[in-house]
Amino acid sequence: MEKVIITAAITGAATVPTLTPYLPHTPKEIAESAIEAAKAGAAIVHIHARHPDHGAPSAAPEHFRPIVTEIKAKTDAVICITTGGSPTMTVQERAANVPEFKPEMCSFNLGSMNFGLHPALKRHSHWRYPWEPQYLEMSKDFVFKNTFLDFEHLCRVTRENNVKPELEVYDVGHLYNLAFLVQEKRVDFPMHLQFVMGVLGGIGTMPEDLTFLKHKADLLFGPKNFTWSVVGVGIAQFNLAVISLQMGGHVRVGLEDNIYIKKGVLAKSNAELVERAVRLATEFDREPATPEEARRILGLKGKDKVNF
Ligand code: KMH
Ligand code: ZN
Repeated sequence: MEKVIITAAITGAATVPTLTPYLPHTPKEIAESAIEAAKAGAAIVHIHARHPDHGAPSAAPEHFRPIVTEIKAKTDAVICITTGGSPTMTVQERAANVPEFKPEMCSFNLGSMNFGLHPALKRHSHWRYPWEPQYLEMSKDFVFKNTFLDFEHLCRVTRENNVKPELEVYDVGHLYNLAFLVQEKRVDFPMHLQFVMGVLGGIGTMPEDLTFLKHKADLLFGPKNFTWSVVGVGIAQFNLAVISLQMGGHVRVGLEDNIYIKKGVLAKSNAELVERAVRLATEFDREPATPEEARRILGLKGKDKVNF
């Protein structure tokens, strides 16, 4: 089987700082954590920024610039910039970092959903920052909007800037949304799919959920027309990683989606999560791909073509 591309998703927007003291949130902490994750074996780092004063999600280019320039200077890792943004932003605002930085990859969310974070409210009664409980509470009634009009914008900016999308599939209907974009010739083969499993509002984390998504993707696109990876939300991250390793898929780990190294034990860093993924990959005879190998497998434009 092909080498496995390990992606590390460093900080995200769904994990709030009170949930773990190990969540990086200043640009310096995010960059350092990504560099450690790359040294531990991650070929791709998936990057969000946060406001340095209080850790709330930020899409501001001035918060992204020091992160991506530092990672680029210190590693060869492929940098994938989120277009997930924050709840109040338009897709134009969320995707503005794509033409700004022209990264090798960016995220591309494939459907609208009620992205529920509110169960985390039960885990704490005191919060480090006042925005955190409000943010979790409002998710009960929050639709993460990714409409067909939004897709058109993302298809345009990714094509115009030669940025390969990490196509995030949270449920089976999202594969049908993608099939429509393929039919309309808005997305190019080969594609890279990220099955994002276990978000409240999307598909679960059972083995058959993953085999079903992969089977549907094979039927809709043809197995030769896409590469794929899986990220589980919560501790299921590693169960799903093991299944993906056996099925020939790639793997994403990181504090963005999972704060535990094993049940009930907080991961102390992204590197620790990547190290566990490397150990599992080695056990299943899937050697981790280097960033250069990941670029070849995914057909990326190369580190010298980015704008930072
Ligand atoms: N953390 C995932 C559940 C994005 O960056 O565009 C969502 C995500 C979204 O990765
Ligand atoms: Zn993300």
